[in-house]
Amino acid sequence: MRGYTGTGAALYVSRGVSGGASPAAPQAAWVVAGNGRGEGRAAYEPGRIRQEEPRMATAAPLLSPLSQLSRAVSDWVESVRALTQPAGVRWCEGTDAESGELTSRLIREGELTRLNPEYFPGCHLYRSSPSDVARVEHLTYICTRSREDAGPNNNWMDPGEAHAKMRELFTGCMRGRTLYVIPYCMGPIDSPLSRCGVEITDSAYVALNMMTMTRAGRPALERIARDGKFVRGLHSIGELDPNRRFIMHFPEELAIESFGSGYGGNALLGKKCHALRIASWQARSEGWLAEHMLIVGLESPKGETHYIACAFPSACGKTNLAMLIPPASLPGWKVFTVGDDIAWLHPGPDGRLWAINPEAGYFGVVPGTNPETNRNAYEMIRRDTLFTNVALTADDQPWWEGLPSGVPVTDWQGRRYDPSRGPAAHPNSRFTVSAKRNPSYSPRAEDPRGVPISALVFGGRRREVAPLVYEARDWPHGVLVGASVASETTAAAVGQVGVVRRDPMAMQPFCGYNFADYWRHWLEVGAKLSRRPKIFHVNWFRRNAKGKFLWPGFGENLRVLAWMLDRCSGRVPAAETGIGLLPRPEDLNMQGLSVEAASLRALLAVDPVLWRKEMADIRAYLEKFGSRLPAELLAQIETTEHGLENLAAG
Ligand code: OXD
Ligand code: MN
Repeated sequence: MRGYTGTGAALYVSRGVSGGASPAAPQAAWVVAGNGRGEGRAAYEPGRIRQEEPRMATAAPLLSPLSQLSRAVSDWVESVRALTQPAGVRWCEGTDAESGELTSRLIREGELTRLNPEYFPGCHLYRSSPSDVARVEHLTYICTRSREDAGPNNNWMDPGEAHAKMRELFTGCMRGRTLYVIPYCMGPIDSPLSRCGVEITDSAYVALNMMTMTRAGRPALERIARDGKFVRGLHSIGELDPNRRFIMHFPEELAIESFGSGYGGNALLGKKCHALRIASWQARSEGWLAEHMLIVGLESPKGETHYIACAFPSACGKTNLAMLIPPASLPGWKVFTVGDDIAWLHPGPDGRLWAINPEAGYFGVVPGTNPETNRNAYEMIRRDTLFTNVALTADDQPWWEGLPSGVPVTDWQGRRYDPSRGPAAHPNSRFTVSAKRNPSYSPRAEDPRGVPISALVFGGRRREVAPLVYEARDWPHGVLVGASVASETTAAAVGQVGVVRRDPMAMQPFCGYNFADYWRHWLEVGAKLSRRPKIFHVNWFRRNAKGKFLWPGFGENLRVLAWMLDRCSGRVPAAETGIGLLPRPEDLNMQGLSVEAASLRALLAVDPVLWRKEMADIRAYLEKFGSRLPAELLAQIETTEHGLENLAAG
């Protein structure tokens, strides 16, 4: 965890919350500890956040070796050491000094390049193997005893077979390498909603990323020692051979085994593997939801703050929406980022849904980031950032497609840039940066209680069919809307780009169990809430017949979010259509924005012919889940089909 800078000379202190919840305390405790409303700034009580703080030691260091903090962790590390036979074992404290040391070592070994310190202080470039540039969904498996539990949405392998295969790959694979042990906490270190894990890896680059992306190091291991439970994640880059690459998940054992890739979600095991695939399984048994959602706080000019969580497929603008900058023509709005990729949503004792961001950093897509599209991100990544697979200018500044200035001379593979060979930066090139560098970082992001959610938003990248925005009739309809998300594929995963596929709740690559059971769980969670968030669907990517985007997107999306908040507060009516409730054009604040009336009409149109076809397609997709599919979803399809008939008749 970055934030305390000591090495062996620091005395580690954990400051408790007076009368507050211990990490393992039952959920009700955090409400007693808080003010029970938890809303807006008034409810934000920084003093209540138990933070791990440095204090300079005046006496001899009192730290016990990490290897002695948890017997369960040390026993596991020892068994992995015996299997993989590394040259050495290093337990990560998670300090800034340690990150600096790892960085210097990677520079010495030629793995990292220091970027121009005048313009990009503290920034480095890493180039991955050209055959290892994205998540590999086709090599990602859920290994449950029953195949049905993994469902048709996952690749499945029998756990015994998978363990045997991985054991063979891991045997002796770390010879001559260092084995890094990274204890981490997903979520604020003192939140009862957080969960912990330990990643073992033989990649210093992965260790460095994990230290930014999670609360890693000693405080996490102390919590593991108290909780007695953690997700075991074993990772080796192997030989980076795409033919010897597997990402295996064992949700019944809370274990992950990943071999042969050093890239992003394949290798930073806290992210997709733990915080989505394993956590979604854990969430079902514990009564909460682990979702591929950003979390953002919106403060209106009247000072009313709402938090919303939005699920969009990979590389569809979650980071941009999470850091949205209000346009000048909408004065008085403020936007606060809680998270940009993953949300853990827990029903609270007050009947609302409460969210934390389990991550501590951003692993964002670089191309397209510029002062116009996302000024916050653009500023954020100008220091202390690890870039992966971007291009370089002659004076060692990072460069990517979409930047308004600079000339690339070296491409992402380190070759002299030649436009005939494709883009200079890889389309899935990434930045890794601490969330604390984000100018719009919400103070509530560290709140152990999380933030209360007013609206859930689903969306996809679709040229046609889906209107700019619509609201679900109720929670069960919202579950159908989420289950029906479809989107054009992007470069975030290996495979064809631009093909429309169903991506329910943006979780197709990340749900750790059978989607049919997952939708049932969504229905059950909704039934438990007395103050349910409203559910919406958006599509920023509608195009006209000439292929031009109809909606400007980016900061202007706030107009759509503002309408949602009006709906949440019951301030505006909406137009009933077969598919749900749409804004009346006059209810969208278009002040200072020139979108032609015909474009706005097209953005808010529901074509009954296209939608009847869409519903038939959704029905065919859902029916693939057979008898496990909740009947409620089919009933919702029927209601929608009826509504569309009425719309066509009217
Ligand atoms: C990501 C992804 O990296 O969704 O966040 O692929
Ligand atoms: Mn993602």
